[in-house]
Amino acid sequence: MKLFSFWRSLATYRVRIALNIKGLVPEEVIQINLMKGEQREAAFRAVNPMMAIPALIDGNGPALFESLAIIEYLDETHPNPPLLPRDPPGRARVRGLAQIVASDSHPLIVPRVREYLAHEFKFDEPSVLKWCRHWHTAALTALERHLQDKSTGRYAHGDSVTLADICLASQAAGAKYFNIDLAQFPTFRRIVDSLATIDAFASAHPLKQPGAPAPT
Ligand SMILES: N[C@@H](CCC(=O)N[C@@H](CS)C(=O)NCC(=O)O)C(=O)O
Repeated sequence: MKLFSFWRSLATYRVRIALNIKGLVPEEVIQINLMKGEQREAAFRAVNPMMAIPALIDGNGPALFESLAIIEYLDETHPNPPLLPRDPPGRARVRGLAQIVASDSHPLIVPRVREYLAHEFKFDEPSVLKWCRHWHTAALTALERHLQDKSTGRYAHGDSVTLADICLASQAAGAKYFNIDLAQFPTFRRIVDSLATIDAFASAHPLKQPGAPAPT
C-alpha cells in the first residue's frame, strides 16, 4: 500500500487511525506538503484530481480518494475489528456522526477554502481564523448534542471503536489547531480523551508524524 499523507492533514489522520486499527502498515508514505502547495502539482493531480489528501493505492490500484471511502474500503477488505455496527440504524448513526465531521465541518476549513477567502475576498488572518472557529464549533455543538444520546457508550456508539470515533479524533485535533476549548463539549471531550489513550489513535496523531513541529 502507498499512502499520500502530510502530518497536518486531518483527513489523512483519519485514514492513519483506520490503518493502525486494522494492523496495516503502508510500504510507502508519500509526503504531499500542503504548506508548499504540492497537492496542486501535476504528479499528484493525476492521483487525485480534487488535489486533496489522503489518497491510498492498494496493490495495483486504482488510487482511492476521500477519507471515508478509503476507511470503508479498508473495513470491507479487512473486516476485523469492524468499524461499523451490524444493525442498520447503528450503521446510519455512526456514518451520520462521521459525516458531520468529514462532510459538513472539515471541508469548510481546508487550505483551499482558507486560501480562497484570503486571496479572493481579502479576509485577513484573524477573519479566516474566525471563520474556521465558527464552523468547527458548529459541528462540535451538534456532535455534543448527538453524543448525549443513550446509544453513546464508552465511545461514540457503544463500547467499541467505530468510524465515528475516528472522525471525532480528527475533530479534536482540529479544535487544537484553532484553539477551541473543549470544556463546553464534555461528552465529546470524555470520548476523545479516552481515544487518545489507544495506541492506534495516539501513534497516528498529526504531531507524531514526520515533519510535524516539535512539542513546545
Ligand atoms: N473530504 C476529503 C477532504 C480531503 C481534504 O480536503 N484534505 C485536505 C487536508 S486535510 C487537503 O488535502 N487539502 C488541500 C487543499 O485544501 O488545498 C476527505 O475526507 O478525504
